[in-house]
Amino acid sequence: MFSKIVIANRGEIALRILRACRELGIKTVAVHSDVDRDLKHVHFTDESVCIGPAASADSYLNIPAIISAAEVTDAEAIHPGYGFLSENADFSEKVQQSGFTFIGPNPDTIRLMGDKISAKKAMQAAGIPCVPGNGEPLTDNDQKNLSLAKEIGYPIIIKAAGGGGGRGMRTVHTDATLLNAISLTKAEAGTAFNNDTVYMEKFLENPRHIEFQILADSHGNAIHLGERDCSMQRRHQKVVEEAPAPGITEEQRQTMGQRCVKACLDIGYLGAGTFEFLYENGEFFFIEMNTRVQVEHPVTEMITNFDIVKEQFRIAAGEPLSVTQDQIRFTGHAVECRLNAEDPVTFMPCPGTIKQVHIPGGPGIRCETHIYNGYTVPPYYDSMIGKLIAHGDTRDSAIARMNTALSEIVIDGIKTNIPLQQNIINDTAFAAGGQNIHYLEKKLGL
Ligand code: MV4
Repeated sequence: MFSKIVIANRGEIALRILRACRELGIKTVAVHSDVDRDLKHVHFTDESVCIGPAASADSYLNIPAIISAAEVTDAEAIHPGYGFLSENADFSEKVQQSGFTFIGPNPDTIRLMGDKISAKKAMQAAGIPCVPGNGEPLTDNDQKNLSLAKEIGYPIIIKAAGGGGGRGMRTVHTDATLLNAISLTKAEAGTAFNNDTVYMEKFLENPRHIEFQILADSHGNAIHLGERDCSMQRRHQKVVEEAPAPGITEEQRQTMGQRCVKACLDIGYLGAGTFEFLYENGEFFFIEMNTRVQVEHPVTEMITNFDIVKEQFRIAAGEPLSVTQDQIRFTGHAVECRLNAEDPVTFMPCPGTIKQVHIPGGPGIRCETHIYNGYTVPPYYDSMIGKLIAHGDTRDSAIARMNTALSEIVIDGIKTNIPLQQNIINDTAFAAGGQNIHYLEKKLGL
């Protein structure tokens, strides 16, 4: 196992990574920006290095500064967390070339999955069901594009190969608007991603977003930890996640989980990963693969009693997976509410100083947050300040526990989305389970 690693992130995930290191006996180096000296994990860490000013581009995205921090502290590996450089193939490559271990997949795998066309091609070849469409870059042949749309059948969606997470997409309902939509998406993609390659697939109108968690080691072993339902979202930001996904049978879970495991082995995947699917009319359709640990990983940890972050370290250190598939048992249900420093009505970020915090507790309650009394939420980064997770024997009991926890939690001094979360957790359609990706936006009247 490593003796010292760099945590190349901030906030709750940096604290989560630090806690995993403590359990594994790994010393930590926190790298932080100018305004992040008082982050909770910076107080707890063995060593810390300031890597630049507040702006992410100059600190958390500053590759040479982060690698220098690893060099001066004599660390062996770098954990990127989520966001920032976590899915940057050039970063993982430079980390490796500088003689450090990147806690994540190889640069080639990150690159493969970063291009949504090559990702889809690889997954199709590995037997993963994909959204209908030829999976090829669109050419400037108008007649071919029109006939491809006819073949797939409207509505279709044009997506940028360099996009993902909801960026660079356009839906088309008729021949009349197709060619213009292709040109516009291509132009936007060229500007946004420096890659104007676009492709076409069937547009699924009312899907759910269901994703499978996998782990793969360097010894040819891979396992799945079941699925999460992340359909409760607004403008591509997840708001509530849960595991397992309501209505998914044990047979579907095993079939899809095993397909994901096989795909990992086929492409030589290393580390933790997530297969994102759209789920409609009882069928799964692959859209993207995420090569990082995800914000919502705790709901999977709660129902499997398994530590995903600790396993990332074991895998990166060359150890075999600590469990086999038959040792993974799914128990009960878990729900996660993201806690954001934002106006609960307008959704505007609301940074500021927290006067008083009370973290809820009780059976099945877990709170992942870095905030404390007197902590100032800076305006420079994502507004998520924590996550509240509730586990119970049944979905209803997990929701009841979440409701109790949301009524206990106190975050005074800044506006938060706690009222919005209470509204969702008490919603009758949410209680029924299985709502699609449009439900929350419709409920909010967007
Ligand atoms: C789609 C789709 C419908 N049909 N692809 C948005 C994020 C990106 N990961 C893929 N996205 C979508 N792709 C086809 N063929 C609808 C979405 C989509 C979506 C997906 C997951 C979660 C929330 C979403 C919100 C709007 C659109």
